[in-house]
Amino acid sequence: MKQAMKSLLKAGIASCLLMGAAVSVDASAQIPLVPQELEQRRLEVTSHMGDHDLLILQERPHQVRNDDVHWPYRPSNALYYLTHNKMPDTALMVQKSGSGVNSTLYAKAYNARWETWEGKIPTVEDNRAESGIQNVRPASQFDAAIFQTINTMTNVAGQTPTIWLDLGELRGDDDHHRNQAQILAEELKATFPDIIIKNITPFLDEMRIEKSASELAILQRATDITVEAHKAAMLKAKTARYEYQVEATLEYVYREMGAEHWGYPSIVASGSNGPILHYQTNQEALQEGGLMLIDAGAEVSFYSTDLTRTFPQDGTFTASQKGIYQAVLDAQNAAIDMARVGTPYSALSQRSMEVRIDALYDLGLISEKTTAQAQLYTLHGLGHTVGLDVHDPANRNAPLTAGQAWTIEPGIYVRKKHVIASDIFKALPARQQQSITAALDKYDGIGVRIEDVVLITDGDPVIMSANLPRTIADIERHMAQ
Ligand SMILES: [Mn+2]
Repeated sequence: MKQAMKSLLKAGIASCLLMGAAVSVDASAQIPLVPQELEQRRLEVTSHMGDHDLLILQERPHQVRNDDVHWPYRPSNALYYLTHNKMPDTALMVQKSGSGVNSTLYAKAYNARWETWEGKIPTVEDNRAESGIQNVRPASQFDAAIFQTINTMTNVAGQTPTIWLDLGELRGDDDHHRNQAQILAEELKATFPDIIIKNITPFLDEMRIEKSASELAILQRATDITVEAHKAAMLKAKTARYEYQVEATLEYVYREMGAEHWGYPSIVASGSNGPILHYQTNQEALQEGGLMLIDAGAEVSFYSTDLTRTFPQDGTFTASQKGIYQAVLDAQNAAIDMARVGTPYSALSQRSMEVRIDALYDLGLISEKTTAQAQLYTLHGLGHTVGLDVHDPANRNAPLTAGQAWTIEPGIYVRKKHVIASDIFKALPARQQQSITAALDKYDGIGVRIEDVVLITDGDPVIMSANLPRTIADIERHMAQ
């Protein structure tokens, strides 16, 4: 990481700590934007390109929901990351130019009909100020400009034009998953069969792993809002009759506090719905005295956080619920403590699994301390980074570096029917099956996941969501209000 960015990052972490300590969030407070940051990113991405290569990023079409109703528009990550563009019909061309970059932004031009029906279109000056790109042209010129630019590149003697696109991961022939860049790649190849197409995605992903100070400030805002939303939802659960009422409270707080959207559909699962990992219908009646599992995160400026709490609907844990909950909490704390520069995330995963294996054995849910048996209950990985994607680019096996924001979200989910139907269980001796069955009867239907966002710093790990009650005592105290 560049030295200048490092000091910015340190300043950012300090301000994040202060913001994290605040009880309320001032939604009107401006996120500190670093003006040079976008130009810096464009410079960094071109460092992977040859001197005459061209990078093209093109916004996806606005998706139709049904008939003439569209989904709320959300820009693609790559274009937003390099320009802060928020509008459809936008494209970016970047070429290396000496020690700098030559960028052209093709943006939606003034259109009276569009402004009448859809809203304000940023002016050329707006686009310049926001992106830092001086060369702003109407989006309608983009198609012609591509062909002109590639033609010019082709005419340079002895040079094969190389075009970089955000191709993402190729997913075969499934049209539904083909992104805009893959379609563009085919069109360019059809017109210019000799050009070389390269994928910029791995380099953009690499850049997004460490967050800058301004990105961390946005993530902290999203996290602070989500903390307040979870706290309100926990209290609502005491009197609500249906899962969707708790969901409504949660998402009311997002909007009330200024988050634009959720980062992913809220999971509000009552009782035995808790062990359903991506439960999203949120339509069922609350199960009185059962556990509630809420996995939900707000999106602010297109950055999403991701928090999960599991708590008793009536505010008091039963003995069985406490047993599973404490096991998950211990596994989470062990992992958080290791979230330090130089340690790979995979080591955190391994440690949290060891803690859960010991606990599952003590609870009688497994008969041998093996990962294979424990995985009947742990079901998913320890976590992921957050950012423009709620599952942001990450490298689990590389040593952690300062500025990475990871979720740490171990779980234990007891589903008697699934365990008994598993080959692992069926292969056990009868006596072991009997003792596990007794424990399954005690804990069946209990699913606990605890998820916080943890910032890697040069010092101790910082729990960005530290204000959300997490221990059994803290949750019971909060819900006693
Ligand atoms: Mn998560």
